[in-house]
This record gives sequence, C-alpha cells and structure tokens, in this order.
Amino acid sequence: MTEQMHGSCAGCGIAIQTADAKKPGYAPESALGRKVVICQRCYRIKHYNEVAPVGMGDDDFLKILDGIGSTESLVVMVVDIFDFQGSWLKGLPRFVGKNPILLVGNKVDLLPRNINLNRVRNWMQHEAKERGLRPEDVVLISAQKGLHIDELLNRIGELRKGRDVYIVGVTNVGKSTMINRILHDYGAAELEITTSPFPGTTLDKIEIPLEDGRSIFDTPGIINRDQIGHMVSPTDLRKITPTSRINSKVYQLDAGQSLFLGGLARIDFARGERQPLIVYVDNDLYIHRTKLEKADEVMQKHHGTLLVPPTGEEAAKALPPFVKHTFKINKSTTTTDIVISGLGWVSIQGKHEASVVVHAPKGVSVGMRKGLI
Ligand SMILES: Nc1nc2c(ncn2[C@@H]2O[C@H](COP(=O)(O)OP(=O)(O)OP(=O)(O)O)[C@@H](O)[C@H]2O)c(=O)[nH]1
Ligand SMILES: [Mg+2]
Repeated sequence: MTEQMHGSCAGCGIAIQTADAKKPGYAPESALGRKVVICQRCYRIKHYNEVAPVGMGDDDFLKILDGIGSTESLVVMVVDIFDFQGSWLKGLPRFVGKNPILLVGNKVDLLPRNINLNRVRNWMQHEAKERGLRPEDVVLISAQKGLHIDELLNRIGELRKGRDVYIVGVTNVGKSTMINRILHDYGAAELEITTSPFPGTTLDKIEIPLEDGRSIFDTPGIINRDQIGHMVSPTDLRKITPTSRINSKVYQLDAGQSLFLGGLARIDFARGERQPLIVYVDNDLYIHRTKLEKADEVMQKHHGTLLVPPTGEEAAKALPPFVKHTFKINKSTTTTDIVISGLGWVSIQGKHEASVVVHAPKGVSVGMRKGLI
C-alpha cells in the first residue's frame, strides 16, 4: 500500500494517517469524508476526556519554534498567570529573530478578586525584561471565560501590521483555548482546536487563515520539566489545577509551626513574630497544619494517604525527594510571595522579619517575588 496524504488533524495539527491505529494521527478511512477531519486521539479527548500522551520529543517542538525567526510575523507568547514562573517559555528571544512579541497572561479568572491587574501587568513587563524579553505590550485575558479578548484582538491587529501571527508558549497555558475563543468570537465556530487539562495536547503547527491572506498559527507547547504538574499523575494534576477563582486562606502562625500543602509542599514558619500567612492554592487542596517538630513524622506516616495529592503511597514514593528552600523575609512595607511553581503561593506581610523554609519535590522551582496583591 502506498502512503497517502490526508492532510492534518484540525484538532491537534498532526498529519493524518489511516495505516496504524496505534500511531499518532490515525483516523479511520470512514472519517476522511467529513468536512473537518480529526484524528482518533482528538476524538477521544473531546468525547471521553481521555488523556492521550504522545511520545513527541522536545526537538520536534523546538524545530517549529526555530522556524519562526525566518518568518515575518507577530509572536504572541502566552503564560499562565497562576504559574508565571513555571510557564515561562525559556529562550524565546533566540527563536523569534527580529519579530515583535506580545506577551499574554492567560487565566486571570483564577486570580483573587482584590488583585490589581495594572500592577500585575507592570510586574509582568518587569519580569519579562529580567528574562531578556522585551514585549511590545502585555495583555491579561481569560481565554476560557472570554475576558479582555477585544483588547487582545485590538493589540494583535495593531502590532501585526499585516503579518502572520504565531501563538507560542509552554504546554497547557491555554494557547489553543485562546485561539478557539478568537474563532468563536468571529463566528467560525465549526473549527475547534482540541484542548485538554493535560499537557501535550497540540502536536503540530495548526494554520488558521485570516481574511487578508495571512494566518494565525497555533503551536505545540514546550514542556517545562520543572513544573510540578509533570511530576504527578493526571488525576492529581486535576486536583492541584484551580478551575475557579482562588479564595485566599489565612493562617495565623507562630514560629515553630508548619503547613502542608497536600503532600506536595511543606512550609515551615521557622522564625519570626506571630503573623498571618496567606495561602493561594486550589480551593479544594487539603492544607494540614502541624508543629514543625512533628512535621517529619507526619510526612513519613501520612504522605499519600492524609497528605494528598500525591494520591496513594506508590504515588508518594514516585515523587522526587523533597529539598529545602530557605527564605528570609525582611521588614518592609510591602508583602512578599513565596511561589511554588504549579501549586500556588503564600504571601507574607513584611511587618516583622521572618524566616520561612519551603520543602518541595526536587526540581520544582520555588522562589520569592514582590507580593502580587
Ligand atoms: N481557568 C482557566 N483555564 C484555562 C483558561 N484557558 C485555558 N484553560 C485551561 O487550560 C488547559 C489547557 O488548555 P489548552 O488550550 O489545551 O492549552 P495549550 O497551551 O494549547 O496546551 P498544549 O497544546 O499542550 O501546548 C485546559 O484545561 C483549559 O480549559 C483560562 O482562561 N482560565
Ligand atoms: Mg494546544
């Protein structure tokens, strides 16, 4: 049998093939006559919420990014505002060449209500610069809830100056959801790119033609391995990923007390006056408070059972060993956030000096930033 060209999947971009049901891009012959052809994997994600990991190497994805430098285009880089640090696409300046960049912070619907979005935007500009990226502008949106999409479209319209648009970012930040939202607002609803709560959904470049003969391209997300989401099972990933606005939780802590964020991180209030620690994580994540001196024992006895996720002792054992990150909070008029990438952050007012130790699986990025709120 000769290899036939069947075009690419409208859901994930992969080349469609009818020869091997076990390989990416498979679609049965009977599906080829449809107006919009999607592969079997996309069909299952859409209809059965199935997780379908595919063994694509980072190189395949990097190659797509690498091609952008030689095009004339506007590059829209998307980050997940709930996990800014973890969802930052490293090395983008290297790929984009001279093309202008628009930075989009997605998932603002998750941020607590009292957050000042202008401040977040300025903070993102500043953080981008620190990472060697100079975006033309920063826009905050919620692709899922359709917030600030007009503003996004206006900025894209102004900045692209008749060029193509590439949407890039690490996996799971909501690139495809954002494009679907744009398509939907333009009445092209029959086209729907596959999206899912699990990383690695889009597999190849997807071209969406624009009226002026140019195109918007969705691209597969690069995997940032230091995101905690890659260290837990898909079920546990769903448990730590917030799906609605985060309600902060306040804990009045004395020195010598600890908080477990499920079984994925432990925060020791090692030194300092009694003061509030404000926790911003998924609303349903179990938070366990204990004495610091007992914390090791609690962890040993209950990791994977009471302290979940990870769910189950096996899953607990499969996690990388915990390592310590020590933070000294100086007395100041502003608050400080300690961010545990992918899980959330705790905020501490600078009224008193304090010393905080965070234990988290090795490889997860844990850092300090000026308070977002
Ligand atoms: N809360 C919230 N969730 C969102 C938003 N946008 C996307 N998501 C969710 O984020 C997850 C990933 O979305 P996708 O659009 O598949 O992400 P992607 O960047 O295309 O991912 P890859 O194709 O793997 O690179 C899905 O569960 C979406 O529902 C948003 O604005 N708010
Ligand atoms: Mg995608």
